[in-house]
Amino acid sequence: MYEQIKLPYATDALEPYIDKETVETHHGKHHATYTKNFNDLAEKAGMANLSAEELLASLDKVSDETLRKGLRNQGGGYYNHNLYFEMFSPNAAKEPTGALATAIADTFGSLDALKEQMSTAAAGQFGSGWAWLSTDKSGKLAVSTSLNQDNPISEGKGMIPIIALDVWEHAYYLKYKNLRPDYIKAFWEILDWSKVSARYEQICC
Ligand code: MN3
Repeated sequence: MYEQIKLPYATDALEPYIDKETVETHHGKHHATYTKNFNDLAEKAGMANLSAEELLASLDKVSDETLRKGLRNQGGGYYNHNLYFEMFSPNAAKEPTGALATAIADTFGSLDALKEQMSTAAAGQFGSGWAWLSTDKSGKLAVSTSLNQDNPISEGKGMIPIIALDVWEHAYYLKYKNLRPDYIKAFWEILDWSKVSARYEQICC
């Protein structure tokens, strides 16, 4: 059974950056639906014994095209939103620490440079999708974008995401309307770098 994360904060705790109604709809409706559908499809495919990461990395083993596509979309929707909602905090640490701080400085020059690169990528993602900061097992960082509910795991890049920036309109339209860049700016205010740093070290070091 794939469990949707329980929000580690109240639904209004991210205001004014992300409003209560958006959190309620996004987590309570969209994410809940992805989770239910993913559980049903994983069961149908006989793959529910795998972790979500293992399953998303094994999509090429699913011969039925409709089932494969369903698992990619619903499984991605399940996994991506768990990471998205988990990394926010109303009292977010504003800077990475430890190994992640060092890796960001080495790779991007500075935290601001990373944020700028990822913001530009997220703003430029045409239509629905995500922007990512990912790492491989050796700690090598990369920024990328993906369509729909794809992610660096289902794309087979050998990378594991540590920051998930949702740029589907359902993530921001109630409050920000067409102003995606304003939502992206707000995203950085509530992204908790202590959680991101811990996740990075868990994966790579
Ligand atoms: Mn979403």
